[in-house]
Amino acid sequence: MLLFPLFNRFEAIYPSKMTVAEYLAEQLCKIGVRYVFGIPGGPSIPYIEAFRSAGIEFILTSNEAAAGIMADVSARLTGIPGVCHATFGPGATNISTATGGALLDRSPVIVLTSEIDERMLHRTTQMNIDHQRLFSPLTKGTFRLTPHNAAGIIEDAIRLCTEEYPGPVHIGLPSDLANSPVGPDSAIGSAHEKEAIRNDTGKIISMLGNSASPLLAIGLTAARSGVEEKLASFLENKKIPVVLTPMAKGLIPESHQCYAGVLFHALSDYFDELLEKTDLIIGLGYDPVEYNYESWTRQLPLVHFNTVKTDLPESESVARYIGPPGEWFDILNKNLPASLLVNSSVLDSVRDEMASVFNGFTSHFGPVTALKVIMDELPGNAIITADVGSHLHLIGQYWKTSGRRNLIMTNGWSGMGFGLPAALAANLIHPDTTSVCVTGDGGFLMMAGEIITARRYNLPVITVVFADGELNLIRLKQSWQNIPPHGSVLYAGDLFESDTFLGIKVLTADNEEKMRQAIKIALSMNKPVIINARIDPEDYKWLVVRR
Ligand SMILES: Cc1ncc(C[n+]2csc(CCOP(=O)(O)OP(=O)(O)O)c2C)c(N)n1
Ligand SMILES: [Mg+2]
Repeated sequence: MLLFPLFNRFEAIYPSKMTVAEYLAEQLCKIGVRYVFGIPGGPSIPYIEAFRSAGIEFILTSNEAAAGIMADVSARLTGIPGVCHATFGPGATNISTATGGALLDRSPVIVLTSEIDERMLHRTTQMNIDHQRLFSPLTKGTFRLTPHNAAGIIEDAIRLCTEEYPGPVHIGLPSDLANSPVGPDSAIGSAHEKEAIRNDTGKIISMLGNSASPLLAIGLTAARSGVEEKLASFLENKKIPVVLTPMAKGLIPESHQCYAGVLFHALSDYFDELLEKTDLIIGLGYDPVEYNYESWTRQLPLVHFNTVKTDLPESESVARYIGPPGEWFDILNKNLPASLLVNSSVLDSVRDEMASVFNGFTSHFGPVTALKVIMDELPGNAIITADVGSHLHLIGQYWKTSGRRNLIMTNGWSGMGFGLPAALAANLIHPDTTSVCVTGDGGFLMMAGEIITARRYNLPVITVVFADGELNLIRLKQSWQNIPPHGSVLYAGDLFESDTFLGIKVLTADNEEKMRQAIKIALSMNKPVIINARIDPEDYKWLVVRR
């Protein structure tokens, strides 16, 4: 008696008795997924075919880590979960790097890996490691699909990866699963209990009311939540100095009267002057994954607003409010006195001093000059992706976004090799917009194989390699400890020693004029191109903040 209604329900949901591969493709298609990034193994083939039939393109990369980064960045740019795929063992461990990135940079990514079938799962067999254990600390949830849980798991995975904080989920696909008919579900949409949160609203109201010179520190959660308009009108009424975390760059224009600069990045020790005159830090959508409060707030009283509970300093003078962004602004608007910009002269002097230090480096061909030329020549709507290293510390502070969210980076994860695949994804998602990757040579070498991905799909990305011959950030840290550069020198002489790399044009620049020419040529080519910027890294010694 029981079987009959179940059978009817199954027939109603799955009238054509789809295979698991077809069902997965259909569900991804329904939420707007257009690409799956990865490298196939044998068991991937039916999935790739099902994706193709559903209109989802499989983008082949040279390394699965690049595929994961491309999924992450496509999710950031579209708001739709990014999807990537890898095979057993080595494919899974390669893609795990980017999975960690999606976790700590808060990006909704669905990671699909092939898994060993049930029969051999606990046996000794080629490429077999436990993917569920591998992905457990790297994801918000990890699942193993069967014909009977497919519908529930896929629904759960999509919900879980997009809800606050967004992040990655992993779905293991047993190697014998793809062509099985998707069966009646045993568990659809498991419920997740939300932890009850007690907000310190009363304490916050009194802290805000008593503050004469607060400082607003805006972070990744705010940046992701699209608070630009609310923030602009809030700052119109309550003029408070603003510092941003690196990944919140672009939330307000650098020319805004309240803008001080970017925490953690180049010259950010100039904010000390401002902190001396501050009596309260207001963390707005501040995610400590980018930069712990303790590292810079000098134990000033702290009011923290975020969407989910975060790790905070244990102190009597810390109060937190967990809720949606609209509520943060309601509390701030109601309880902060309307003010003229207290500390405006300090703010002006901090900004002027920082600008004059940067300008001091424009007389030789170092990273500041190279970046200035890129800024001069690129169209205003260009998307810039950065890698990780000293060059990122410079870009994060010096780059002018003019209030556009067009600088893409990793700071929560900070994995080298991010920049190039990120630019490829940006170009795929916004083909009519110029995408430029600015990377160190160390980070470029980690992902150099992705140049062929640009060539394969004709993605006209401009890859600017800041070729200083070294892992500069590490060499700097060695010099701070009076240790010679062991293990941080990459090569002697020229990185490319050729005007092509994997069939892609390499334009070399070793002075400002050649750099300008190279950018102009690159912009006119409409093809992938590399600019080998042979910079003198001296600037970093004075710009990167010693911590
Ligand atoms: C995958 C990974 N390995 C190591 C590091 C540690 N690390 C941070 S910056 C850096 C040096 C980066 O060198 P390069 O890409 O040449 O950039 P530069 O500092 O020279 O601008 C290293 C090794 C890291 N962040 N990520
Ligand atoms: Mg370098």
